[in-house]
Amino acid sequence: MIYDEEFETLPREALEAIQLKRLQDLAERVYATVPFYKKAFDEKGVKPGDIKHLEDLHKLPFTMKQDLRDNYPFGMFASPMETVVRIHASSGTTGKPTVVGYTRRDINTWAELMARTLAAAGAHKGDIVHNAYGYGLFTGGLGFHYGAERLGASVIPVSGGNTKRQILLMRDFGPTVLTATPSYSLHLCDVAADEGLDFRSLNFRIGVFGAEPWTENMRKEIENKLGLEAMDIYGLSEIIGPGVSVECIEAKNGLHIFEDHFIPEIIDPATGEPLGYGKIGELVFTTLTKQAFPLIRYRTRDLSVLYREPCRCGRTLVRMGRITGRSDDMLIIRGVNVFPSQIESVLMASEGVAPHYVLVVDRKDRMDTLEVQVEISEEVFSDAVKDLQQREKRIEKDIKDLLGVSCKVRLVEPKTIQRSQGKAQRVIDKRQP
Ligand code: DLL
Repeated sequence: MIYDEEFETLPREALEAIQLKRLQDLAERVYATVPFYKKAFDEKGVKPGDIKHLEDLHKLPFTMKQDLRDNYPFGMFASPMETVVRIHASSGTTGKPTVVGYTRRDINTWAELMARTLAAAGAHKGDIVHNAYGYGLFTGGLGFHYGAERLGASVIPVSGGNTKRQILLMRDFGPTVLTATPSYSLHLCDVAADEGLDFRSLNFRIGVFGAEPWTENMRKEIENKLGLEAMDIYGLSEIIGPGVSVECIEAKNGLHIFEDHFIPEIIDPATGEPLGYGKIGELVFTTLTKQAFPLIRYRTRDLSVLYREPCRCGRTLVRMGRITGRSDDMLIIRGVNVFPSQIESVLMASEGVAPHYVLVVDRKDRMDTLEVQVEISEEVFSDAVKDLQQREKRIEKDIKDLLGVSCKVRLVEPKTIQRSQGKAQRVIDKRQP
């Protein structure tokens, strides 16, 4: 179902006219209210009035995560603190969290976008949403919560954790929509099995999974094991939280970006040059309607691709491909660029292993080492040691063939890799910087 017929199906010209008007207003506003932007515009020799066409966006400066850190906590806010009704934050791997703020209108926009998101994923009024995204500073829990209520569904605000209790609630309340990180959804399924419950016998129809990278193979695994249709949702705290883009259930092929609120770009991460449709690069977003925390050309570090072919669902919005990695979590192992998602794709294509793994990177005798620890599935757990060693060798070869980097694969017992209730931690880098 299309939640907002008018804005999700606009002809391109009409959409671009709205974008231009909103961009012009935004440029005026941030220049006048955020000292960081005044300085950044001045340094580039650009004035808000120079935005005459949409392409003039390229004249504006980028915003980097470091800029948010430098203005911690509220220095990038464009609205007075008295009008900010909500604060969220995301914890990075280093240093202080990234802090974001919302006015009342921003919260309303977010609820609308999340209602659109859930509807695109196939949810509707009357659904019961088991919301296992974390509530708190993380945007996942509350973002889905407001969107589900706006759509007219019933929300179970269960958050992450206390997994056995979640199974009980699922059994008794009969939820029809599961919202969780993909890794936690598999954990829920495992715990259900331990309790003697086949997840497929539950009432779920669809799942809306995101907040961490996952693959097509993982989608198949989730759909099979959980007995539901799995959709990918993307977002980040800085831009609004979840609600930036989502797959439609009709095509499940690329995530529609809500372009009346966010302008996406793909750039070359090394040079900053904009790349055309169909080229893989770093995603950059400009928020068009946010009041408290607007961002101009924010570099997400997420790698993706944009395409504008029409979609069979009827939405005219541009789609982005599944996130294929991050330009900053790229590992460099003996000089080779390695994205954890590439290794994941090999693992997911290998038989007999479960989608739970960690990559341990270390340095021995000045040489980088990569160990891939992956759980074997219950079915092959009892195989002879010799068979397991063969499996390890086969995966090592597949990784070498794909990435050109040799590694040690270590199969570990089922359920020994630590489960996360939110985002999974997949990389342990022990090398000294
Ligand atoms: O993860 C917002 C969110 C909540 C999205 C719930 C979807 C569902 P942050 O904690 O700020 O916000 O983390 C944002 O997570 O830059 C990506 O690297 C990653 N990410 C989010 N969704 C996906 C996805 C939320 N579908 C960061 N696929 C982003 C791959 C994702 N990576």
